[in-house]
Amino acid sequence: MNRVDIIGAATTFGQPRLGVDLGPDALRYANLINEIEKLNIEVNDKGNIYSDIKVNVAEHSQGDANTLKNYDQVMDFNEKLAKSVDESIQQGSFPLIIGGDHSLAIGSLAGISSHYENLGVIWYDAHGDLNNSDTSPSGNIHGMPLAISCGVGDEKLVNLYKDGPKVKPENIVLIGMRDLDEGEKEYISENDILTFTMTDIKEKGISAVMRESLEHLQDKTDGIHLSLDVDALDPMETPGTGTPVDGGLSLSETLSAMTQLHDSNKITSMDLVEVNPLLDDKNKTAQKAVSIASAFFGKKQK
Ligand code: B3U
Ligand code: MN
Ligand code: MN
Repeated sequence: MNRVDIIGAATTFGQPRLGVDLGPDALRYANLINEIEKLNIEVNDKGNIYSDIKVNVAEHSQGDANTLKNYDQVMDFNEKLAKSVDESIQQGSFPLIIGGDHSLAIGSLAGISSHYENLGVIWYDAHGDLNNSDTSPSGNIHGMPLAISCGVGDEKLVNLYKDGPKVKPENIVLIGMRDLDEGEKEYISENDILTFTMTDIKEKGISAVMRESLEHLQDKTDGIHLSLDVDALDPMETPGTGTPVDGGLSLSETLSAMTQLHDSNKITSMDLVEVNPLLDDKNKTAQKAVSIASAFFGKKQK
């Protein structure tokens, strides 16, 4: 790719921990734009998208587990994000969506999907994000975007921006899984979704996992979206995130995974999400996220 559009998805409405909406700026402070430009790629920073529907701090993420928390804000935000992502692709740019919590993937996938008949998705995360309001233990929409994109869940969210499902379960690969809820496990086995847990990654090695993932997707898809949640990495590497889970990927495994994806030339869009600078240690998580993006865009590892 020779032109990248950076889209700041400044949302915190998919989960309760305030500060993840500052993630896009934390990545800019960590030199994201310069690092990509150094790789001879033209970068166009489109700034941040926010929801116009404000919510005060005391009311943020109220409700019980079977309600969709901050529903109006999530809808409004993702409509705007989908439009921006759609426009970037129309203009021939590679969209890099920087979050923000993972509910933003509802909008990014909605904006991307009209450009592909058979979109593939690599979901690099500790979590499956395959819940709906019946299976969710929390009511937090950042645990639901992949299910919603497959057509499961709230009707308005499923039909956001463009009617119907945006992704087919057989075109998804899950990598880094170690915190799946019961309902998510059922959905994965019913739909036979290719899944690599941390145990699988330890057994096979990350390079075999990435090779198998690409082999699974490359012939049957006409584009592949990478959705990378920084909580896929171990909390020792990326402490600045809302729902850290022990036993995750190392930075060096992730950098080599990104180099493999870069070399494949198959990835057509990317989300980089869940960096929360208010939970971080001196912007370390944003710095790691920038090295991940640099490796993805072709920076050679020493
Ligand atoms: N599966 C849980 C926890 C969770 C999902 N995504 C994140 N955390 N980041 C849920 O609330 O759906
Ligand atoms: Mn996630
Ligand atoms: Mn996660």
